[in-house]
Formats: sequence, structure tokens, C-alpha cells
Amino acid sequence: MAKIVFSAVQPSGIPTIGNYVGAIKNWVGLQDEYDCIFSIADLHTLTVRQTPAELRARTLELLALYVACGIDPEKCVLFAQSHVHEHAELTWILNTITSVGEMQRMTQFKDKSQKHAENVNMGLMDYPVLMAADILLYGTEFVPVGADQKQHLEIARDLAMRFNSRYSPTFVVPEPLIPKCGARVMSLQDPSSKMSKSDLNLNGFISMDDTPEEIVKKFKRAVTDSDSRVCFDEQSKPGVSNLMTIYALFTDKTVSEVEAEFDGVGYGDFKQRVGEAVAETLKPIQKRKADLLNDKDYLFSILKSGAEKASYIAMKTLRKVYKKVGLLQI
Ligand code: AQP
Repeated sequence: MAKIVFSAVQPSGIPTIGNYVGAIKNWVGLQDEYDCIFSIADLHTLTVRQTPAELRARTLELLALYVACGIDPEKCVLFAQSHVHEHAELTWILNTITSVGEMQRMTQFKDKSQKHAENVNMGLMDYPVLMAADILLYGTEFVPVGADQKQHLEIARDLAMRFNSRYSPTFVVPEPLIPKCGARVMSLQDPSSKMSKSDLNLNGFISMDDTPEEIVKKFKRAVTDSDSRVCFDEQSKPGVSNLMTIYALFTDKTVSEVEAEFDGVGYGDFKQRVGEAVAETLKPIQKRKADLLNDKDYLFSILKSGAEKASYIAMKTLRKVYKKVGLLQI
């Protein structure tokens, strides 16, 4: 039997090219080799205040994006997290073996608590436990994610081992799959922080829906440095290095090939070409996504069949867990 891969993206905004190269793009390459389960993490999204109608629309858009990027619903299980109630239920059980202190130490919790100081809710702190439940429900071996999720993956591993040793072997201990290049695409406006779809500065990220004109304009405005050489040095030239990484990923070149290609080229032309390369790659994806959104029945049928398949596996795991912790079965 093939090993199981699980990953998810939150419908917390239009995904960025960071979500694409850090996660979704890599999923496409895994679907022939593994049993892949890809979710839309809508419950996670509620940890930050949302407009309900927008959240519903973005959930369907994210599904359309998955398929438009090349995720095949015939090969993979695609579903929305809230359609499989076992995610919330396993979270409760895992909460009882998680300490408050370890959650308070999570980098994302600290960052998001600062960013959303008016709404530091329990869900925000519990985010990594829900993520652990997502992963552990399916016997997941590999979790393809960007580098920002490494710490949360560690928690999922710790909780799996803790449960296994407290009760008896139950969960597979998952491994992260973090890409060598593109694991952390940085903001175009602040190369010291990662590109995020919920960034209030729209110039900081390229969304998967941006038009070619918007893309080129945002790259032209990208923060670089006062030097003029296009060379890779993440310490002293983080902005330029980020753009080089993006160009390499969108043209399937190595960073040294990119360095050679732009030897002697000024920042203006360089940024223009990065923008054009990204726009060119996104164009067919955007077209497919728009076509898919015109066929809502098809999208709902994917979600329905995905939820059925995911529920079947999740229900079996949860039943085992309930029994092991001592909940009476009827
Ligand atoms: N900048 C990034 N570079 C590489 N990978 C990234 N990922 C996110 N940002 C980058 C990866 O995308 C996947 C889905 O992430 P998510 O939506 O579940 O949550 P996130 O990591 O919090 O992503 P965002 O875009 O920053 O969302 P918001 O703004 O809502 O918090 C993960 O695999 C992640 O590693």
C-alpha cells in the first residue's frame, strides 16, 4: 500500500505564490507515488475573524485552485476540514495531552497574537493541536509544507509519540517534506518576513489571482538594496535573493543559472523579467480556475466524495482513540 501524504491550506485569503511554491506545487508531484489527502483548512481559518460569506466563497475558490494547479480529484482525496467532524473531536482528545506552555511558545501564535491583539482567542492558541489532529487522523507519513510550518509539525510528532507511549501504538509519527528551494518566500515589501495571504500591505504578496499588470507592478515596487548587482546573498541582499529564488522556481532554473543569466543586468530589467515569468506561469492556472468556478456542481461533487472518503478513514481512527482513552462504546 502506498504511504499517506496529508496537507492543507487555509482559505484565509487568495493564496499567494508562497503558498503555491511552498506547498500546492509540490503536492502535484506527489500524487502518483502516494495516497494523497489534501484539505481546505476552513476550521483553522476561523481563528482569525472572517466575513462568513467571503469564507464560503474562498473555500470553493481554493478547491478550484487546487484542481487548476494540477491536483487530480480522481487520484487524491480533496475535502473541506469542517465536513469531517472527527478533526474537531480528535483535537479535543489531543488537547488533554497538550500543555498550555508548549502552545504559548509557538512562533505563529506569538506573531498572530501581536497581529490580532484584539482577538487572541483559544482557537488561535490551539491551532497546532487542530493541525496535529488533521495529520494524525489519516495515518499520515509525510506532510509537504513550507518552512513556517516546521514547528507545528514537531508538535504533531510530539503528540503522536506522547499518545502512543501513554496508551499504546496508535498514530503514525509524521515527517515533514519541506522543499529545498522556495520553502520560505518572503514579502516583496519586507524581505525579513514571510509572504502571507493575509498581509494588509497588498504590495507585499503576489496572489494567485493577480493580473499580469498587477504582478509586474508589484515586482517593480519590490524592496531591494542600494547595490545594483543581481547576486544571491540572503544575509546582505535578502530582497534580491528572494526575487532570484522566485524566478528560479517559476522558470525551473537553479539559482546559479539565474545569477549567470542576470550578470550585468540592472534591477529594473531584472524585476520586470521576474514579474513576466510569474505572470506567464499563473495565466493558464487562472484560466482553468475561472472555468472550474463556472461549474459549481462539479466542485461540490468533489467535496462530497472527498468528505465521504476522508470520513471513513477518520472515523476508524477516532473510534480507536476513544476506546484507548477509556470512553465507553455503545
Ligand atoms: N511565504 C511562504 N513561502 C513558502 N511556503 C509558504 N506557506 C505559507 N506561506 C509561505 C505554506 O503554505 C501552506 C499553507 O499555509 P496556510 O494557508 O495553511 O497557513 P500559513 O502558513 O499561515 O499561510 P499564510 O499565507 O501566511 O496564511 P495567513 O496569512 O492566513 O496566515 C503551508 O504549507 C505553508 O507552509
